[in-house]
This record gives sequence, C-alpha cells and structure tokens, in this order.
Amino acid sequence: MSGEYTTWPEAFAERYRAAGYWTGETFPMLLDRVAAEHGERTALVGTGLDGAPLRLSYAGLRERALAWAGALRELGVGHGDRVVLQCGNRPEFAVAVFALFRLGAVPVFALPAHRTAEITHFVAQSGAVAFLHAGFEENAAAVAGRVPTTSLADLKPVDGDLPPGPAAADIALFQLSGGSTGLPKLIPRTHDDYAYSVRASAEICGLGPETVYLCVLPAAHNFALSSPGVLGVLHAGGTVVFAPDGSPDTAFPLIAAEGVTMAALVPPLAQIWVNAVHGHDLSTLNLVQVGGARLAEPVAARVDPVLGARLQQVFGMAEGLVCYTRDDDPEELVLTTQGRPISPLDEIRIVDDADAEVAPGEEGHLLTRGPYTIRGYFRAEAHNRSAFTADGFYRTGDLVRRSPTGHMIVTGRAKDQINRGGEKIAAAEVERVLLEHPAIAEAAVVAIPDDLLGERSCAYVVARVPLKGAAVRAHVREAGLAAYKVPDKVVFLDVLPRTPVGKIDKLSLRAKGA
Ligand code: J2J
Repeated sequence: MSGEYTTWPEAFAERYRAAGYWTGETFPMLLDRVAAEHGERTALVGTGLDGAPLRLSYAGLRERALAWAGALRELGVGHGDRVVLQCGNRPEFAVAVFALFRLGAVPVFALPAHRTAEITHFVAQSGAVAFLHAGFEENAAAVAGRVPTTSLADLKPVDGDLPPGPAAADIALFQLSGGSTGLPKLIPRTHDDYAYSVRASAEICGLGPETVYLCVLPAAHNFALSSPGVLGVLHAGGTVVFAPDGSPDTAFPLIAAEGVTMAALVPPLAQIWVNAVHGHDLSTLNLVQVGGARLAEPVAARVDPVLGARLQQVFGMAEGLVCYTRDDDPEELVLTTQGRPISPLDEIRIVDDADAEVAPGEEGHLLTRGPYTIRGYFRAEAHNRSAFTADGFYRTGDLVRRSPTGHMIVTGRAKDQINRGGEKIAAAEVERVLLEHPAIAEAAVVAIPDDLLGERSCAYVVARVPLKGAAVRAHVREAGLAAYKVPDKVVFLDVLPRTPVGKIDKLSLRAKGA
C-alpha cells in the first residue's frame, strides 16, 4: 500500500528497533505466545453472540480466532484487505480482531454508535472488501450494494492450514480520527508501533495475569483497545470482562462477580460511578483510568476516596501519543495533570501560532512525533500537508502546557471539534449535513458547556424559512449520522457573526453559549 500513507523514515524505524521498542512481534505472534503461556487461564468473559454467557480461555480464543480466520479466508479475505468491523463489547469482538490479524487483513474499527453515513464512508475510504458486523443490520443493508457483508453469527468455523501471517511493518489496523474536517480520517497503525504502545502501556499500568479489566467503553476505541485496554490485558495474560455499557447497574454487579481490578472510563462515567457507589462492593477495584476528555478536578479528587481505587489520568489520541499519570506520581500531579508520554522517544513540541516553541510552562499547540504516532493519514495527501509538519510532527489540535516534571496539562483545543464527554464531533461534518437541508442557509456547530458531559453541541442556524429545532435535529438523524453528532441544541439567528476576513466567528458563538 505504499504511496497511500506516509510511514516512518528508515532512520527513525532503526532508532525504534534499536531501542527495543519495535520488536518485530505481530499480533498473531502475540496471541500464539499468550496461548502457549496461559492456555487454560480465562482470557475473555461476556455475553456471546447467541445471548448466552461466554467465557473463553487463551487456548479457546486462539482456536476460535484461527477457525474464523479460515472462514474469512474462504470468503476471500486476505493479506492487506481492509474489513470494516462493527461489533459491540462481547468476547467475539476479540475473536474477530485476531482472526483478521492472523490473515494480515486490516480491521477498520467502527464504533457501535456509527450509522449508515459513517459506515458507508469507512467502506469507501478504506476500499474495504467486506463489512463484518454483529447485529448492525441497518448498516449492513446500507453498504450491501458496495461490499459483501457478513454477520459474525453466520461465520462457520473452518479448520486447516492458513497462509503466513503479516509482517511487523504491515498495517495492522485502522483507527478513526475524531476529526476536525469534513469526514473522519483513517489512521494506519502498524503491528510494530501499535504493539509497542500496548506493551509499554501494560507495563506502566502494572498489568499481569491477575488483572481483571472491565471493558465498558467501546472496545474498538483506541483507549479501550490499547491504553492498555483489551490488547494490553491479553498481552499480560489477564482477563477482559466485556460490559455492554458503563452504567452502574451493569458495571457494578460485574465488578463484584468477576473480581474486577481495573476499568477505563470517560469523565462523565467517572462522575456517575462516584455518585452511585453507595452500597456496592467494589473492593477488588484498584485502578480507575479516566481519559478521553478533560477530567474536572473536583471529580478527580473523589475517585480514590469514594471508589477505593487509584486514579490514573490518560490523555491519548488514536493517532498515537498517549500520556499517563504514573503510580509513583505525587497526588497533586495525578489530580491536576493528564500525565506524561509513554515513551522516552516520544518527542513533544509546544508551539505558538507560527510554530515557534513557547517558553517552558507556557500554553501552546501540542505537536508530537514518536515510535507509535503516525506520520500521515491513509489516502489523505492534501489533509496530511496541514495535519503534519514538514519534519513529521503530528499537529494534535490540543492546547497544552507542560509542568516542570514533564506532565501535560490540557488547557484547550484549537481544532474545530466538540468533545462530548469523550465522543468527538467534527463541527464541519455536521455543518455539511445541515447545509444539505434546503431551508438552511448557514450553519455553525460549536461546543457549549455541560455539567456532566463537559461539552455538548449547539448548532447556530440561519434559516431561509421558519424552521423548528426538532426538524433540524431530525434532518441530521435522517442523514444517517451517529446519534451523538445530532446537535443537542439548535439556535436560530438572523445572521452568523463574522470575523474581519469574513469567516464565521466561532469564538463569539461559543461565548454566547457560555
Ligand atoms: C483532555 N482531552 C483529552 C484528556 C483525550 C487513551 C485515552 C484517550 C484517547 C482518545 C485515546 C484527554 N483530557 N485526558 O485514543 O488511547 C482529547 C484530546 C485528544 C483527543 C483524542 C487513548 N484525552 N483528549 O480520546 O482519538 O483533544 O482518543 O486530541 O478519541 O481527545 O481523541 P481520540
């Protein structure tokens, strides 16, 4: 797939190998290793595709993954083929992922919330050969004219020899960008780089065979998949317990029943858990990771005392860089910072609008480069020119400052995005859909503050004829966008405020909502 994405220059690849970060271990090799080492230990727990409780050992996971790889191969899936995967939190998610990995096929990690508009885009943008899903019939119907669709429930295991697995430098998977422009970009992650971030994350978080991880965020999301997430727990020989959602009613009984030791949450869930803990036994829980959006300090301060588990702040992105507060960080840093990067070879630059480095401790744009941060999106040459510097730093779009200890404090955002409790909305994607409505002349989507979610979305609309907010929202839903992208609030204006150069003045719109 050369020419379709930018990879690391050889000198950097050499450095990452020499440092022992890129080991050459692919995900199929990882599965072979843990199946040999932990064979009968429980790898996965959850509700199976048939609705019945399912527990899989490491040996069982490997056996099923190979049998599904055989089945997918018979369907024509092979090395380098992209397959859009949409599956909720259940053991078969991991089985399907390792089946694709084994063939060298490349899963495109759709989230359960994605609907027909997003799935259609992922299929087209990736050039997928198949849509593989568990119960997403409407989405399957929407793309059926373009690609074969297969329900995981219909896969018949096929035993037998498989072709050689992928190489460590191959793309292992596509994550999806939260985006700030029109449509989500595909993020190509190699076995070498992703596996490094997973192993290093597992080590930072102290994972081992005794770890029992409750997966409440969508397993396909980078946080729950790799920080250290499902893959990190499997690397370490622990157990992943899949929860269909993160509500206390679902999660707390699972924590008690399975002896869960750690969970990863977004800030609104952390707040909900802290408020709902009364009368529940969460005594086995010893680590609660919170990330994906800014965690308010008063909530941070309650996590350890109320849940009885150490708090870890996580600031990461599907493009690469992940920061963690550490076990031995002073409490002050754990409560007030978003941690420091995984790797000694993560390079951080904090710059002003002209790309000049700011003084230490000052706020600026975060740029980063390193052993698990991509050098370019897939098939997005024009966008890559602005999303990366000439020397390969990724422009995160985040505003940060750095403490003298090297910890990152996320102070704001320069990208045109709404972070709705960890779910990212690219303003331009929603605006484009709004402007397709015949009665909408102008539209601008911005964040407004929200006590629980941190931010919600507000669409400012100039209508040609009288229109109701409900009709605007319905239009976005009918366009097939994920529900979290439907504007929470619609405000009609006679004109949108403009900057002196004539651009829509989003700063003043945001100030209206504040
Ligand atoms: C403020 N903003 C944050 C935090 C992410 C681990 C954890 C999270 C993600 C993720 C991830 C934040 N405080 N603690 O991939 O592996 C915002 C930033 C960032 C964007 C990335 C992981 N943690 N953010 O959230 O690709 O704006 O990844 O650039 O979904 O979320 O979003 P995403």
